Amino acid sequence: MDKLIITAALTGAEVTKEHTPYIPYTIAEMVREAREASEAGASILHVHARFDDGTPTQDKTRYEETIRAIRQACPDVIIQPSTGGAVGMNREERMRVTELPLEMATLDCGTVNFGGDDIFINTVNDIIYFAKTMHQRGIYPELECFEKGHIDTVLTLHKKGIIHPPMHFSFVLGVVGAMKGEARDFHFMRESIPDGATYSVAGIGRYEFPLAKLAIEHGGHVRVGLEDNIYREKGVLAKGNADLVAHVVTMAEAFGREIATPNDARRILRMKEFDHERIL
Ligand code: KMH
Ligand code: ZN
Repeated sequence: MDKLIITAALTGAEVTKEHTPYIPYTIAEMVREAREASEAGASILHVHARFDDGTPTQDKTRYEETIRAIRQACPDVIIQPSTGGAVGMNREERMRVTELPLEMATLDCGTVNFGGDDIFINTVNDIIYFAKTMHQRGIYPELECFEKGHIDTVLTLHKKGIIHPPMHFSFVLGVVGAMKGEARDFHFMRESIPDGATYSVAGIGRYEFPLAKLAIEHGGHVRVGLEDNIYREKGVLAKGNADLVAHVVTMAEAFGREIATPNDARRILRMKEFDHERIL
């Protein structure tokens, strides 16, 4: 089995300091979370930019400042900004970050309920626009799929020459109003991707650690982080992203699976070698 790639989803767009005081907003807080998560074993950092008051933003300048600061603290880590942003942002706004020289970014592969009245909209034309632009800009897409239909969309767009291998999927399961993260959901998703593709699983809320365990045992990879889940265990807040990453490392060690470094992750995902001169 390949070494385990752990992604830390540091902040997202939805969690606030009212939910947990540990959620990072400022650049200094983001750097602290990034450093601690990568020292704990994360090789990929999924990053949303936020202003100091916590407002999510796809502002290019704010992303550049955030990424540069993280890069200084974590020279080799894979930084994966979000092109999802926050519910309600339009496609041009969401894609502004890809004007920066990025190594990797998310590509959301379908529309999904997002709790309450929220709908996270990713029409087929949005996905085509995102995929083509990221391909032209040499940005490796992480294919975020919230349900099986999103995988089908990826495969259709692959047949049309719009999404290209290597294909790395991220199954985001357990969003309120969308597909759950039970074991059978996990197996349905992993069995639906093509041979040779890789996957990571991000369980929302209480699904985070049970899905991490399944992924560790079945050769998948794992995403954890305060974007997805704020609890270390029932009723106990995680004291930061590193707390969640460390828990996954313990689970992997118990199973006998080694943890990937950023360069291991690049090799496993068949990414290009990291070009410090070109990439932020
Ligand atoms: N904040 C969600 C609406 C991504 O990063 O690409 C979208 C999201 C997905 O977090
Ligand atoms: Zn995100």
